[in-house]
Amino acid sequence: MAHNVAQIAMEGDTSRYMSGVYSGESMKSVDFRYTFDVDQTFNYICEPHATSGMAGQIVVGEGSIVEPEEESNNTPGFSAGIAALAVIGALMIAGRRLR
Ligand SMILES: [Cu+2]
Repeated sequence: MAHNVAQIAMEGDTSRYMSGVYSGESMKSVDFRYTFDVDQTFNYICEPHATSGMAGQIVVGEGSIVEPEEESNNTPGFSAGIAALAVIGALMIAGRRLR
């Protein structure tokens, strides 16, 4: 049977984390090596057999979940919501002064 190693974003996932560690297409014989240089908990699957439970976890050092890179700390929805509240607050204050 052909197998491979594909990193998954979180335990239980059955499809690979696209920018994660990947041994390539499943093959009957392959020499794949990967060196972990920071403590982490590495979850992986064998793609053709992920739904059959062919998955594993490697805990390096103290472990810890390395989240896929965050898109941005400046979430537009959040700051827009704060701005909207500020405007509403200003209008309420202005409205009281006019009365
Ligand atoms: Cu497999």
